[in-house]
Amino acid sequence: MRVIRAPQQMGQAVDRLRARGQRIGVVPTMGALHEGHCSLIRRAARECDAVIVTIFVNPLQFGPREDFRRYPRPLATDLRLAASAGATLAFVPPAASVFPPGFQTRIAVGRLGAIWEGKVRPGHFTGVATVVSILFNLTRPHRAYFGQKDFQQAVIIKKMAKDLDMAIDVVICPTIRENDGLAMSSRNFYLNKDERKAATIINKCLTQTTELIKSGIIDIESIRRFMKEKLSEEPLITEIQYASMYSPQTLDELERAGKEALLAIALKIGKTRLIDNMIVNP
Ligand code: PAJ
Repeated sequence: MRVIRAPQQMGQAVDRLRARGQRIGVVPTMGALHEGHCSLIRRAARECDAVIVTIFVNPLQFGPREDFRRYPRPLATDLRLAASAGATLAFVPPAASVFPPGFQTRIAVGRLGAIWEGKVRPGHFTGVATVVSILFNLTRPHRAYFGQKDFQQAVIIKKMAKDLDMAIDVVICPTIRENDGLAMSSRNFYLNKDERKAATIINKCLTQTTELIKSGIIDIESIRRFMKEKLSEEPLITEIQYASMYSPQTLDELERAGKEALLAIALKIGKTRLIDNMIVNP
């Protein structure tokens, strides 16, 4: 696996790949790679000739009180993991080359970015969409791989690629979980032992609500109440930001579970913010 830092060099590498007719897959990440990221890289390696993993902790998507500074950056381990999952190129650009002095353009993502996460993290998805479109322009992929774990992000990127005619196939891949069901996340590293144990309530809540829906209880009031009661069993939860049932297409709250429903949760355990979701086919 070749490691590229300068955007110009990335451009030249992509020129050569495209001249040879190679299909390029990109997996954008902020590093601190875990099995969730690696599953995206492996999928890309199966479906593409060349796989570019980008590692960049994007300052634009962090709020002023969020964890940009203390976000983990274990680069050497990341490169080893990316290579063994099948990446052929790692793109690790310095911040100043992505956002040089005077940079001022932003991608406005509209309503999809203002709800859910957007309510709690204003400007977050503008930051994500802006950096992802820069990364797309620098790597010029045929396909781009995102995790269902960040469902709203994946939907927004899919919509951006379509609306802006980016000619990139956006692929959404399943959430990878720890043995006890907790969705893998770089932020799980922040949890102490008790908090880590408490965090399993999220997956329990999602699976039990899925069963409830499958048993025929499909109205939003019952589902919201059930999720809230379930989560309130865990005393280490300091804040529930949202926990409800939504349309996987529009992300609006669903009055009744139909053919497909999406359960999504965002909460804080101690100071750590965790999100997860599950699709239900009643
Ligand atoms: P990051 O949090 O590093 O995640 C990179 C990709 O890995 C995202 O598409 C995310 O959904 C996926 N991912 C994370 N945990 C996963 C899991 N447990 N199972 C499956 N996939 C998982 O998301 C970002 O970075 C950034 O916002 C980025 C898109 C790179 C833009 O800066």
